[in-house]
Amino acid sequence: MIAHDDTQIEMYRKMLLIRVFEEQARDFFMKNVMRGSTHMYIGQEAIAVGVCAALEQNDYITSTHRGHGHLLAKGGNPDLMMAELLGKANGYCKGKGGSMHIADLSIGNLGANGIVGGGIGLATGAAFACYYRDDGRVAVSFFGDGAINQGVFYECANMAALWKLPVIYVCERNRFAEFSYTDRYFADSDLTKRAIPFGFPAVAIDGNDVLKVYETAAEAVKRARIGQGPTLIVANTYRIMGHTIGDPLNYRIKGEVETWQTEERDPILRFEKHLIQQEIASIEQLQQIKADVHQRIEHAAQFALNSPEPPPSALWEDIYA
Ligand SMILES: Cc1ncc(C[n+]2csc(CCOP(=O)(O)OP(=O)(O)O)c2C)c(N)n1
Repeated sequence: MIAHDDTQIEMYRKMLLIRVFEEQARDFFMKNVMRGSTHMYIGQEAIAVGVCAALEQNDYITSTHRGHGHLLAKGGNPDLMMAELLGKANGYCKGKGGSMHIADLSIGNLGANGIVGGGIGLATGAAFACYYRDDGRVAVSFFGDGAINQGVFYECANMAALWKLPVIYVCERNRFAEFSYTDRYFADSDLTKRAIPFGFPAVAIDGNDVLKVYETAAEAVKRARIGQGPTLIVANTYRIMGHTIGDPLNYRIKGEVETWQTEERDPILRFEKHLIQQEIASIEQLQQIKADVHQRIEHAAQFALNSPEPPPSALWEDIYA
């Protein structure tokens, strides 16, 4: 399915929104305004945006510890996200969850997840609910290439294939798990083979090409909605930043990052080039979008800074006793 021009411009805006949001979050972290730990999605924006553009608002997604991009792509509110990152009372989880625990059920986001592979089980369960209710919805699980080695993927893949559940497994192959190159620990580096025992389709794509991601996801969503079951999408990409902020990156091949920050490879720069070359948007239009996105994130930053801290009494709320 080819994305309409308006959809393409919206995809560009969303990718930029994720990038600028994360740059702001990183800045807050470096200035010690934000505490805890956080994982940057920079460089992977085309995957969240391309997949979510193929979904309806009430479809489900599950996210990961690297989850800001998924939530924003699904329509999350940057003000509430930024406030949550700063631990403020107005945040998505009243400041108690932080970066790795944001969920927004109103847009079908079942949550970021600190458990590697944890979202795979949740998305498969949500897909079972869709199948049981016969409500036409689908569920997408985003997870990393490290997570595909977790046993939960195979338990879920079996059930999803058995009952032809409307679930799409999106493995973001960003080449790293924490501080290791994942290529070093795959017995077979063709990850599409991981779906063979279960008999459902799997496809490996350029995850930095947002239109390719969109087309592939749209096809998988179509299959899922008409009862043809799961698809595995292996989206090849590259983790530009460290595992967390502050990662010394001393395990990386020197000069490698720079080769992914070019007009040919960076998902935003290359899409910008495409939009101009295909005359879908003018340079002026893209500049306006950039200005709007920066303004939107500035608003989110101010909202978060001006939001109150949770009162001490909040310690006793939202807990099981
Ligand atoms: C079950 C579990 N095991 C180990 C960890 C520690 N851990 C956090 S992130 C991570 C690497 C995950 O790699 P990947 O799935 O490729 O995602 P990426 O960080 O590359 O986005 C590990 C091992 C964890 N959080 N949960």
